Amino acid sequence: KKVGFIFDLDGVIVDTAKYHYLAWRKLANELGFEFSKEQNELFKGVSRKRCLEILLDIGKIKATQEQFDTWMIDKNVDYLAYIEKMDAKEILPDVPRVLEYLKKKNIPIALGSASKNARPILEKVNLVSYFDSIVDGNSVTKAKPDPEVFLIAANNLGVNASSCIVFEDAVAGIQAANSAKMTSIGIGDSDILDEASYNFKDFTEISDSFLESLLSK
Ligand code: B16
Ligand code: MG
Repeated sequence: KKVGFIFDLDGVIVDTAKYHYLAWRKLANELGFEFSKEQNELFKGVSRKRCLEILLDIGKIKATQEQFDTWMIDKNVDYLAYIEKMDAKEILPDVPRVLEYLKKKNIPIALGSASKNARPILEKVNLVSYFDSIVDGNSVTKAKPDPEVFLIAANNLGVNASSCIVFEDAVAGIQAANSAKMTSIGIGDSDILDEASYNFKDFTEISDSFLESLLSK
């Protein structure tokens, strides 16, 4: 059977969560409240719009539609300034080895990200050429944990959903993969990502022989 691999972006390929955090914290501070690293955990894998709704709840701020739209733009402008400075050094350990392994075996690879900035980030870190399909926040109508982003990716790769393997760092992403009947691999804290089919701290723990074992899924 033909298998396909789907990678989340933020927290799996690069650690952009730190930049999202700085940009959200700046907005929170401008609106007169604090935003902690712990609170930022809630933002992982969540759409920009939903993040701002949560942020305003934290600050107990009621926004008009116009303010809401302005703050969405302000946050993204700040975030883009961080992205601008990214390069290949920001790729997380052993991600290139895994991509290279799959590429050599001609396994189709997709990106399945909630981010509307996914493509420019992949360009910055020079990984675009590995991806047969890039499905991002611009292509989906329903956010993770809805499986839409991964189902579109499977379809683009021409692979059955049940033969797809998904790497994810967010609970909502693991749930999305599971509800698409895909094999979910949690990257990060196994206590938080306990619904995943497999768990690893990072890609350095994923051996070639483990990848090989997935190819018969
Ligand atoms: P943007 P992923 C997600 O990316 C991030 O985890 C999440 O924190 C962010 O709010 C979301 O993208 C939207 O990002 O504002 O760039 O459209 O983990 O699904 O790759
Ligand atoms: Mg992520």
